[in-house]
Amino acid sequence: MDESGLKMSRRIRRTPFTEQVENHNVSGYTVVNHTLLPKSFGKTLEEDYWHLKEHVQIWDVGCQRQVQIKGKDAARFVQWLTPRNLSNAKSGKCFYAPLITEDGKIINDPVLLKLSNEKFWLSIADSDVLLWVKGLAVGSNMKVSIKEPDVWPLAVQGPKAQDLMVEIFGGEIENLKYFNFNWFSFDKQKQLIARSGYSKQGGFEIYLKGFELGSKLWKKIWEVGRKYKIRAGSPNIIERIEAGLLSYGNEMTLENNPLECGLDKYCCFSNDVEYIGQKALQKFQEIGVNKVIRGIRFSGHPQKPCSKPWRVSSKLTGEYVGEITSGVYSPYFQTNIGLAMIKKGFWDEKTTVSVLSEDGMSYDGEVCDIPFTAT
Ligand code: THG
Repeated sequence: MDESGLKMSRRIRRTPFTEQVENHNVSGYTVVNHTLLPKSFGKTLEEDYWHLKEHVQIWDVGCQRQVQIKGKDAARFVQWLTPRNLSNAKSGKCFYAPLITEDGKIINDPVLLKLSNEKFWLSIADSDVLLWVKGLAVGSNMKVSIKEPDVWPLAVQGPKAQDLMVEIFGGEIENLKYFNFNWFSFDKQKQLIARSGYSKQGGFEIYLKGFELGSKLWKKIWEVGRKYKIRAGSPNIIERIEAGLLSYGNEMTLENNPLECGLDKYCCFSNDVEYIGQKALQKFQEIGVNKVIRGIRFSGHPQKPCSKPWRVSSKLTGEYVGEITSGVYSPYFQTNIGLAMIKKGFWDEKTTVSVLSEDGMSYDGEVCDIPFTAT
C-alpha cells in the first residue's frame, strides 16, 4: 500500500480522501499534524507544476486540521490568540492570522475562518495548536469550548478550478471573492467552500464536514474534472516557493518572530487590540530584526527540493549569512530558487552570495524579493 517507506499506524491519521488517494496510486507521503499529506502520484514535480498552472488538480489537504473555538466569548478569545486585528472581521471571511507565544514567537500561521461571532475555525499548519488553545481556554475563564471538528479540507486548485466547481456547486460560486467562503449543497448537505488554497493558481478549498462523505466528494470532482484534465496532486514545492508561500516548520519555527518572517503585515502593533505576546511583539518592533526571510536565486545544476537547510555565505568574505530552508529548481525562471532566512547586512536585493547545496557543490547566487519575479 505505501511505497513512501512510512510504516502506517493509527498515530498517522488517514483523511476521508486517503482511500481515493491510494486508488490514484500515491507514490509518497509526508506527515502534517499527525495526518497523511500525499506528496506525489508518479509524475515528476515539474510535470505536476506545469499541469497545475494550466489545468486543475485535486489535493487531499485534510492534514490542514481545524481547531474550532465556539461559545459566547469566542470572538474575544480568538482575538487574544492572534496579533491580527480582528475588530472589523466579518463572518464569511478567511484571515491569514499568525498565532504567537507570550514571548512573541510563532506557534502557527493558520487561516482563520469566522463562521459567526460565536464560532471560529483555525485551519492550522504543522504544530499542535489544539493543545495550546485548549490549555489557554482552561486557564482563561472565558466561555469557549475547543475541539477538532469532523471537517477536512479538500483543495481544487488551478485555472480550470472555477469551471469545474460551477458544474458541481452551481454558478453562485463564481461570486465568491478571494479569501471569502459560503455554504454550498453537496449530497443534500451544506458544505463550506472558500476561494483559497496553498497555491497562487486560483482555486477553492472545500471544508468537508463528515468523514464518511470523502470518497463521494472526491469521485464527483474527479468525474466532472475529466474533461478539464484533472489530476490528483498536492501542494507543489516549485509553485509554493515561486509564490513565496511560507511553510511552518520549514521557513519558520517557534524560534522566529513574525517580523523576521514578513508577517508584520498581519500584526497589529498598537494597543487597539489585546493579545498574547503583545508586549514582546512591540519590543521586537522597537528593537528591529537581525534576520528576515528573503528570496535567493542561484546558478548551477537544477536542484531537487532541499531536504535539509542549505548554507548561504557571503560571496565576498565567505562568512555565514543564513540558510535556504526551501529550495528547488524553477523551470519557469530557469534558475534555482530558495526561501532563506538572511542576516542583516546581507538582505538587500542583489547581494551576492554563495549557496552550499546538499549535492556538495557551491553555487553563486543573489538575494531577491519574494514572490519571485522575472528579472
Ligand atoms: N489553506 C487552509 N489551511 C492552511 C493552509 C491553506 N493551513 C496550513 C497552511 N496553509 C497555513 N499557511 C498559509 C500560508 C499562506 C496562505 C495561507 C495559509 C496564503 N497566503 C496568501 C499570501 O500570502 O499571498 C494570502 C494571505 C492574505 O492576504 O491574507 O494564502 O493554504 N485552509
